[in-house]
Amino acid sequence: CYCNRLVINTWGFTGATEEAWNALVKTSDAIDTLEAGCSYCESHQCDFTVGYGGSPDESGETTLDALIFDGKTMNAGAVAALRRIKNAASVAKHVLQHTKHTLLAGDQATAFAVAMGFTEESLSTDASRGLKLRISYYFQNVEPDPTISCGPYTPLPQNSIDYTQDNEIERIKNVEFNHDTIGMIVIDSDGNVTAGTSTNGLKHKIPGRVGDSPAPGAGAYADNAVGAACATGDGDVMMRFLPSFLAVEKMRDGLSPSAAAEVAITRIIESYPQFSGAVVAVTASGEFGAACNGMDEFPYSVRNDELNEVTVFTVKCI
Ligand code: SD4
Repeated sequence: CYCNRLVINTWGFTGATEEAWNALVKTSDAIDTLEAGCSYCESHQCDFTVGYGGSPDESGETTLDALIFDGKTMNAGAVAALRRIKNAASVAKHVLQHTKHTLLAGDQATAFAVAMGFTEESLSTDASRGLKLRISYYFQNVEPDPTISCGPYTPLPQNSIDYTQDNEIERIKNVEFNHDTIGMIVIDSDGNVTAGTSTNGLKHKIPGRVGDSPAPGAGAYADNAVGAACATGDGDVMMRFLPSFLAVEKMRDGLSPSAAAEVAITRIIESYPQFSGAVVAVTASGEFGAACNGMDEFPYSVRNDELNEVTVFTVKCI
């Protein structure tokens, strides 16, 4: 029976959904499908917040975080602060399938990837170098403001900027600081549920900073017996609450995906009312929902056996 096959991911990253669905139809394998979907965003630099050439840290370097969580075996593979390797999701799959470990970090994750045959190359581009300059300019001109760490989720402009514009500081604050992780969940035709993430994390982070995305239970979590969840948003806050784990546990208790995701988001905003982020949740039978805070609404992309094409749903935030 193919009736429950599903690909769902955060944001309007519909190219990734399409790519993953094609892989699912071809391979019938949830892990390979998730890898294909997240890799699409890495190579297409979705919103410049996934993959190379985005979110430079304070030193100007782009590093990558990714996770694949297999709900069939409860095994996970992840990389954090991966340097100079473009294929974070694929390296995470290699951690999952070729090691006993769950998470490799930094230069040693790079060494592992090289040993596995991945190519080492710079992740910097003209765009990320330009962004680094604009962000440095911003910090030279404003007092530090902790509220700029997330949102409002609009694509980065590609053109260089006019520093003489009066509103430039405000624009950099509102536009240049966005970050939109891809979190994806796949159910294959055997009912295997896999969840994962890929991101280049937060802009202007202290080198070595790792967010929620590669942390099992925070960025994503899956259990064939229940379903899965994945998250996007301010990872420094989110990873203190394991929202993906919480959403899955709430579905285990019988809550719908929407209600479970809302519990996970609400738990965070009880302590951090300004928190900006979202959780997508799915039952093992393919029912899905989402919840969010800190923006008006949150889009997510879906393809399953009922929908004839990739469809973007939106949920109003709390
Ligand atoms: C992080 N959670 O590194 C990621 C970024 C993100 O929407 O998802 N932004 O904190």
